[in-house]
Amino acid sequence: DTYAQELETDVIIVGAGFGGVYLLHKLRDELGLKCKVYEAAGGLGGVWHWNCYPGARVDTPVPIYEYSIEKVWKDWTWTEKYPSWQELRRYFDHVEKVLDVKKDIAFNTRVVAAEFDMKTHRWVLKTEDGRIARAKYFINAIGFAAKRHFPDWKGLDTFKGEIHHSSFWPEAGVDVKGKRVAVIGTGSTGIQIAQETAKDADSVTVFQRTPNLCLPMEQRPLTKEEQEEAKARYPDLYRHRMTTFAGFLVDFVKRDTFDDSDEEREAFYQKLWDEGGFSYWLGTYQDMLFDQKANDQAYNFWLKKTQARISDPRKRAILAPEKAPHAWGTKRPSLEQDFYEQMDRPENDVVDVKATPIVEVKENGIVTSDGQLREFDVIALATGFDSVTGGMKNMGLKDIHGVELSEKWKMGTWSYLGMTCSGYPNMFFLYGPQGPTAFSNGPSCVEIQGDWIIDAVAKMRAENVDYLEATEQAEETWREQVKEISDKTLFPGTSSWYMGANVPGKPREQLCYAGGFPKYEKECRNALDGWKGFATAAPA
Ligand code: NA7
Repeated sequence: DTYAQELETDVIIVGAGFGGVYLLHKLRDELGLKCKVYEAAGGLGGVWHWNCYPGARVDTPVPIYEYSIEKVWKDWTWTEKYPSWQELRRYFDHVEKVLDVKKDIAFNTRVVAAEFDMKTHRWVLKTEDGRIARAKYFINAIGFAAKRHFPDWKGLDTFKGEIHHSSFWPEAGVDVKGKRVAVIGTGSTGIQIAQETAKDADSVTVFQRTPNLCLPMEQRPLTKEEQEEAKARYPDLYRHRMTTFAGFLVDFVKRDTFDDSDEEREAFYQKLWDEGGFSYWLGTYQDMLFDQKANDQAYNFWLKKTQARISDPRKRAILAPEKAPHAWGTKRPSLEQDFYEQMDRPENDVVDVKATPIVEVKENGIVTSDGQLREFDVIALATGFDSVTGGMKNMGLKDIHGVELSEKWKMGTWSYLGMTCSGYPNMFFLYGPQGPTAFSNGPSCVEIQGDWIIDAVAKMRAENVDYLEATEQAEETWREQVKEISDKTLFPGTSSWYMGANVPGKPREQLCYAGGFPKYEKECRNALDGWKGFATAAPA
């Protein structure tokens, strides 16, 4: 019984998003293990179960943001190049039909504690409502956005209108017709909410701390015929996506910015721009994220293109400032459709909260440090997440010495390969810290890591290894490597959630592995061969 008060199984997986469902399917249907999934939400999809704010859609085009599993893609058709949250939910309904996963998932079930029992070599997990599960393997697939970030403004709870965090938007939607809407935050989420609500609301005011250096999405409808025709190439595409830096189809060209003449460079930028999506970010010159001068060129082209879309000089200076706010591409650019045109309309506004931070929320609006009160009916908090580490630090995990993970990771993050931790035998995690996570296409990342975890479990079983624990030394080396790779890039100079800089008090460090998929996969595969960096033991 999925909701049994006590249960004993081979594998406990936490999270039923892309990662958890992949592992459940593979471990259960290919390795024949008994699996149980605990999921805090009421349905499949992980972030796509929670994401129902206006305009929520994925920033990765068909057919890259989906499983490479043939029996799943074979009979599935999308309607748009960049699918909406509604369509991603339908995709997960389809996944359920094909993979039959729900029967092994307990929904509305939040894990609040987990500890490894050294006597039996079993994980013991507790749920919020007091259920207990024991398993040999524990897989954490909670994603990088499992913990919301709320600012601590005075009066946040006194607001009399509607106020919602983007990841906890009412399913039924919010009627913004005739209403004044505030959007706080300009990550991918804030941009999408602003752009979408501006179509219906009386006015939209965006509170921007850092401009999002958005790229045009170039959204378009897709036909069934063109997808059916393309499917012959899908296996090749899915193999190819694993060989690119970030698990997309685009990849950096093997040419530096100044290898090209000014005219050639302009033409190349224009070509990438016209492709839309992340081409201008991840398909550009290989030195863009390493060399500031090269990076300035990328910014200048972006600036020219973007400024041309904003006629109001005050708004233009805030949304697309002459001086780059940070190295171009060191924060994830949002893919917009008509964000700048919407912001340019006289009824909409943008407030620079770097110049005048929000100091208080009152029952009728928001007060900035210049004393100005702006009145609103709806506030959308698009302030992001305690990204990458927040979720795992918040689920009551304890190591074999009784130390909480939140304590171990207090001053920084330690893991081995971004999938295992010393003190946490037989525990694996994916799409979390020190893996390619933030620098990747999610489904590619969970497949590359998921396949490694599946192979590790299969190898443990084949070799009668009952206990697998990363060594502290391996963790130290991995942490150094993550840092070393990042330090060669322009990422550390930017205050972003990649660097843990978005949450006050969080240690500043590179949270993800920025070495690209091919190098990452090689490191992981190498470790599997002879269990390098691990301590192993036979059954207790
Ligand atoms: P993000 O990308 O973390 O964006 C959060 C935004 O909220 C960002 O613009 C922040 O400004 C802003 N923010 C956070 N705290 C404040 C305060 N106190 N005052 C003003 N503004 C604030 O989260 P998203 O949900 O948009 O996207 C998360 C990822 O999901 C995204 O990258 C995709 O990969 C999918 P900042 O930029 O830090 O100055």
